[in-house]
Amino acid sequence: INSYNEILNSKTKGEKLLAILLDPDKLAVGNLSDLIQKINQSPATHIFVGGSSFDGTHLDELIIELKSKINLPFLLFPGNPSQISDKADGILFLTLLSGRNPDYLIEHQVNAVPIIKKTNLEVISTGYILIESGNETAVERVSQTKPLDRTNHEYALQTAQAGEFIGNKLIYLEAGSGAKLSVPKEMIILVSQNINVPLIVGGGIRSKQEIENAFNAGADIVVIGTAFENDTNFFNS
Ligand code: 1GP
Repeated sequence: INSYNEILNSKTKGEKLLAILLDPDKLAVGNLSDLIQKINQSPATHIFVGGSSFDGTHLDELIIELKSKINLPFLLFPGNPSQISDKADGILFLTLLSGRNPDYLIEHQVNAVPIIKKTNLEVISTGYILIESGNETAVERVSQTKPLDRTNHEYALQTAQAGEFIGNKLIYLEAGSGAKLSVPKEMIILVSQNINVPLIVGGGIRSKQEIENAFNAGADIVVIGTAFENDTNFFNS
């Protein structure tokens, strides 16, 4: 199966997708049964795996265990090339379009190629756009880049469109994990209406209502990390 084609098909049909982001730093192999059960009871359609600072230790074992019991596509969402595992189905091949740090525009990507070439991972080119969120997030700290002004929706759109012209197959509007403020609704509306590729929105989304709001504004995929991590009953309450 081709994960990207499935995402495109869902977009065409207007079916919304929900990704649970798992940070391997916070998970221990052998202690995953509650998490697995809660994921299987949730409306999630995808699992994203990654984190800003994780060094890749136990990544293979973790994905093997999760995948054996969760029947969803697993996409890597790597902070750096050490977070690549051939046990996943695909990889969001990220370019940090909002930043001007060459390491996150091309250096890590070049270094990732020999690792990816040894796998069967589906590579999905993703334009990653960090939006100011009221607090300094890990993406900002680790990448040493500034997020985009959250009030300048036109510039966020221009950045997303540049990503599409470069050839990105997905655009990801990111407030950052644990963000105080999620991506503004008006920005999601403007960007989603003026790009042709699917739009991912994540960062700082803490309630089911906020997920719904992001979908209604035009997000094709919403990512939920911290809120589910802190409370695996998130979807039940
Ligand atoms: C972070 O967009 C994801 O990369 C999810 O953010 O942890 O705030 O849900 P949260």
